[in-house]
Amino acid sequence: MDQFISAFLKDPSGKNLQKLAVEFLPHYSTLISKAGGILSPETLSCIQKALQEGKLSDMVNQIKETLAVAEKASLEIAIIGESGAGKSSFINALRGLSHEAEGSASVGVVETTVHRTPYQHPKYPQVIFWDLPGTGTPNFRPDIYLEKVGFASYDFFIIISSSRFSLNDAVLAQKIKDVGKKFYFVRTKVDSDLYNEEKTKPMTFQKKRVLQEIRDYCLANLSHIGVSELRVFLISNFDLADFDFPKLEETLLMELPEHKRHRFAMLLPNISDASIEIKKCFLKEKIWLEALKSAAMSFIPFMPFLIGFDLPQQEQCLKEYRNYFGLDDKSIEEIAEKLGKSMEDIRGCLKCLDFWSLVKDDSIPAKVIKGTESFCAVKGGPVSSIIQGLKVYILRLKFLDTVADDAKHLMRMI
Ligand SMILES: Nc1nc2c(ncn2[C@@H]2O[C@H](COP(=O)(O)OP(=O)(O)OP(=O)(O)O)[C@@H](O)[C@H]2O)c(=O)[nH]1
Ligand SMILES: [Mg+2]
Repeated sequence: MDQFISAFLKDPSGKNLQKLAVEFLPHYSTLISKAGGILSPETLSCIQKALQEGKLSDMVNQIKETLAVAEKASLEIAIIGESGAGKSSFINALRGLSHEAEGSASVGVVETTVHRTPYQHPKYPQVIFWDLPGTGTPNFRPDIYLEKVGFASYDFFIIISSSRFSLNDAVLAQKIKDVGKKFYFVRTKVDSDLYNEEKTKPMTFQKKRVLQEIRDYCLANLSHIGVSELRVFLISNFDLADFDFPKLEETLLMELPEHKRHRFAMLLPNISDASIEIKKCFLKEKIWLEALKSAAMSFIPFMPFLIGFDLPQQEQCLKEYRNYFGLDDKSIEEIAEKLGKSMEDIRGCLKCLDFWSLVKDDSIPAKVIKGTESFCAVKGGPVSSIIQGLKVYILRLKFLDTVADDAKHLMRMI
């Protein structure tokens, strides 16, 4: 049981709430330290103030609002670069689609992106990747480009190059900054640079040194043109787990506004244990906020307490987690096909498919009893609603652990 919530349940009265107001920020910071959280600094101070003043309904409203806004958040990501740089490949990789999958962005050796084209994420319709026409054509005009592509609607820009960044890329980056948006430079195809270097200089080849040279070259090229805030991420669209893609993920997460982070974290492909852990952190934070909200609600007189232990709701929650981690039925079918195994073989390896055995887990009642012991003795308060809330909290953490473990297991098989 989370320490903060159990201290809250033990004594939700004046003096203890003041103490909790002081402990709230350090506790929350530890909870979100790996990935950054969804509460904005303003919301954090409102919650602290509400605890300080014992206004539990204010705290409940703040949490409710944050969760609702995060749930609805949209994300529009603009991908720009010269023809052939790998924009469409990058979009497909982020959408978890192979180049030949239905609805994937067309990839080719001849020029393909002519108009700005939206690509919706297959699982999250609120997420759109915009494949924008390249900067390398003779009639590219940096002065009107951003207006033309409707810059205001994008959350951030990714400028892609597979060789060196051009003057146009740099001018555009500066303009993006001037209009108050963020940009990131991504250098693709480093896999083929490494391959070529190793082929041509087998005696002296050093992977690390080649990557450093590419990075230095891009940076020198950009700083020469006068772009401030320089960061270049080296990637291969064929292998996102390698090179700088994990660093790019981390940077984007930290730099996105809080309410959009959850959405971005959920769309990340399962490329490594670390990316699965990031998703897990965000979902854990949501479970914690829900639990804190329902704990507070159960102590507010006349507050309708709606969170009961509703089985269909729990089943739906497990389904959502499976979806987030790519363990929904459709994904399992695709994985089976990829591995040349039967659906049943793959399903047999997954513990998260058995809702009933997770719900009936023997350890849950014991944990609930342990969680209730401390406060019952003191308060004798609204026990049944707290028990329901605790059950939901413990079960959801169990769902999350199980789904994440299964996702790691499958990732290794793939
Ligand atoms: N080796 C390697 N090849 C890549 C990578 N990314 C893309 N490619 C290849 O580069 C070629 C062009 O990729 P696209 O994704 O179509 O490039 P684009 O930027 O969308 O091109 P346009 O639509 O013409 O502007 C394709 O043959 C891809 O398979 C990469 O990271 N590594
Ligand atoms: Mg393209």
